[in-house]
Amino acid sequence: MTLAERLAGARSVVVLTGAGVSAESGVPTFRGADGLWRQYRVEDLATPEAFRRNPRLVWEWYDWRRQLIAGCAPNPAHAAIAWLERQVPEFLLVTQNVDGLHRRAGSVRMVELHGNLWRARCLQEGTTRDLPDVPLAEMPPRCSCGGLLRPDVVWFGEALPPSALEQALQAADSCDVFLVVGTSAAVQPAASLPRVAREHGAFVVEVNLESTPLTGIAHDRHHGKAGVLLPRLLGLSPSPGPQPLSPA
Ligand code: BJW
Repeated sequence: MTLAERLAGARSVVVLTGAGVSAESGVPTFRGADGLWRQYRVEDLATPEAFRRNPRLVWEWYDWRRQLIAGCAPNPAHAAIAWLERQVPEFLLVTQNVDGLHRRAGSVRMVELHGNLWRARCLQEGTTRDLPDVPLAEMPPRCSCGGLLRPDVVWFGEALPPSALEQALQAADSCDVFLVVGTSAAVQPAASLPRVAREHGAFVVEVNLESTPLTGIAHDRHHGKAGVLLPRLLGLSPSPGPQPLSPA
């Protein structure tokens, strides 16, 4: 059975995405050869301690990333996932990405496990607000109440948004097909979701440039670019013919 046929017969589908899904849009990944963590230290930029130490530095880094992403557009992988959502009765996109490209591609039934870099949160009031796609005028920015604003993303050592995680776990528990796209599966608890799905009987499919810790538990794996493979696997673009999934 092809993946397209399996998905056509599925009642409930979950898609978990990581930075690899946005790579073909020009958004840097974290752990690859050109990844952000090769150029920057996590401890300096993506922890609550880093923000307490130097909020300006952290904001400048996020401002740079927002400007970069403002110049990027969703790619065929984002579009294929948005299309899939419209074909399936029960669907949840669980993304670790903070770039907002899935929503721009038309995804609606989704949770953002690691927040969104287009939002800021007031440390005093806990309220959130949207950020513009131009550089911030005040650095670090402040709320009208005078409190310091922080990027509304999840840093290492911080809890994920409880309702997003709960929804993701429930969907993983009860789906027929779980599709994992473009994540190194290095970060918990997101990396556990495909295992939860597999333990509950889901058919797990991985799409990635390379093998990951999840490759061994996937029923089906496809190595290559998500923007090329996903439209093809979903039957949205002509197949170039049968291809071996692993070296003979
Ligand atoms: C392509 C491609 C193409 C490329 N096509 N594919 C259990 C065990 C051990 C540790 C822990 C544990 N539980 C928790 C932890 C600690 C920690 C953790 O997981 N550490 C590990 C690194 C060891 N986790 C946490 O701290 C989390 N919090 C937590 O668990 O809290 C518990 C708690 C409860 C109650 C109170 C308090 C605490 C939080 C994790 C937050 C992660 N944050 C970041 C930054 C977000 C903001 C920002 O963007 O600045 O999230 S880190 C970064 O990694 C980002 C990503 O979402 C995340 C995952 O990365 P992703 O998406 O997988 O990207 P890459 O680059 O790693 O991989 C890209 C992949 O794409 C590669 O495989 C490529 O091959 C592929 N690819 N091009 C297809 N075209």
